[in-house]
Amino acid sequence: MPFKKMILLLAVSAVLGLQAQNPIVQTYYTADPAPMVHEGRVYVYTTHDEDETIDNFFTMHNWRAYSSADMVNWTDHGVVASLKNFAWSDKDNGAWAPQAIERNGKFYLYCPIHGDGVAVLVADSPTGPFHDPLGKRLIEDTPDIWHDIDPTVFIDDDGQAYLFWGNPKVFYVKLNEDMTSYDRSVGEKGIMALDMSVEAFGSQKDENGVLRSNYTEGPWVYKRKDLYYLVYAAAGIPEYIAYSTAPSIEGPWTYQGYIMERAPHLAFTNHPGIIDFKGNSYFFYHTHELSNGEGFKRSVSVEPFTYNEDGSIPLLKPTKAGVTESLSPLNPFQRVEAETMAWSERLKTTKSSKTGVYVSSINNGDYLMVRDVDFGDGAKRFLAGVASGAVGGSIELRLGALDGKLLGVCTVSNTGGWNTWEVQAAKISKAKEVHDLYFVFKGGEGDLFNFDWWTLE
Ligand code: FUB
Repeated sequence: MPFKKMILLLAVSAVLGLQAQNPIVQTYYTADPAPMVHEGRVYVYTTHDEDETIDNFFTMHNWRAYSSADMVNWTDHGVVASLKNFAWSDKDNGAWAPQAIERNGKFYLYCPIHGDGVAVLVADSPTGPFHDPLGKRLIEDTPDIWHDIDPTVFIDDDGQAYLFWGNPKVFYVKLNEDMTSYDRSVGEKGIMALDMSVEAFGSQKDENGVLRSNYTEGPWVYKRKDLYYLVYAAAGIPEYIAYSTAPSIEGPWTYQGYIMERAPHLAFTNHPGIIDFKGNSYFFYHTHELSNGEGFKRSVSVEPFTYNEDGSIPLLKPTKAGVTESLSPLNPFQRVEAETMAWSERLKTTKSSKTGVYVSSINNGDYLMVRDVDFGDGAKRFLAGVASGAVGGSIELRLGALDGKLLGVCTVSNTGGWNTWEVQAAKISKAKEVHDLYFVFKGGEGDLFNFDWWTLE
């Protein structure tokens, strides 16, 4: 999108009071989104660009997960797997784009370790704990291990599972039902390669002016109605997103064109993930907006979209607004994890074995916002699970805006330690119906307290 047009869109959003939802995570840099729908929630597995980039290259040690039931409030599940899960690999960097899938009650996370190939982890829940069932990489006897990145996994209607991956070519295997081995009787010791023809992937000129496949990396494979889709980063660096379709998972693939072009706030890489959820279609990608243009510090964004009548995917704009409509209001009369949020500024999250993920690095003036909280007929009391090894501070509850109507103030006092949790409470004035709820943190210098959960009574 031309820069001027984007500025205009942002201005219109501001005037209309549209809440920015992109990027969907503000506490960490996240990239390479891999969404998965499970039991009424979308889980998004992401890579994690570290806050400190080493040697001006991707600095990525672990994989994170987030989930949402309404597509605007995202719950942080923290780091769900890391390079340390793979005892056989000595890599301390290279936790690149993964994808997860569920089969027979187990969750399989396909993880590329840049330079050490494609591996797999297994868990009993979508958020882990994940363990390495093989003790070695999954894809062996590979033609080019350095380019074994970006796995995408798909189970066809007949139960046959496939794993595709690769840069700048697409390879694939037929996974066995256990999802942790593959049929080695086909292809080259089990590995097959897609025809990287211009018909299948479009074309671009390389540095010598020679036409070559438009495909770059980041494949995302799925089926909708009778059509198979292969969506991918295209056109070299900087990356566009393009797609191809086929009548069967093994092709022949036909190039269909771009889904996302360039925009000033897109990074030099881009990476697609597409799902249908509660009757809507969503396109996940990443930008460098949060880091103000640092390509090794990216952030996951999402756009809702509608397929054209013929099944083609429209050209999508990378917006700041993202998903503007929540799919359902949030119920505050049950425990809400503090790390469930639509937007925050200057906060972090931490995971402890004692209490799971909680909001940390809370300083004076920081805030988090939860979209579409359903106050029903009203609430009288706010309760929070908090911990503080310092003097504490307070949580202001405000309606609709950072400086919106003050519902009440919860004083948070010292609990005896940063991981010593107490319930602290405050009376609040009655609010009814559905509002965005802002938690504004106030106090003195330095970290004030940690915030694990809240509820209304
Ligand atoms: O995040 C590291 C690499 O950058 C991914 O594997 C590619 O898809 C690109 O996004």
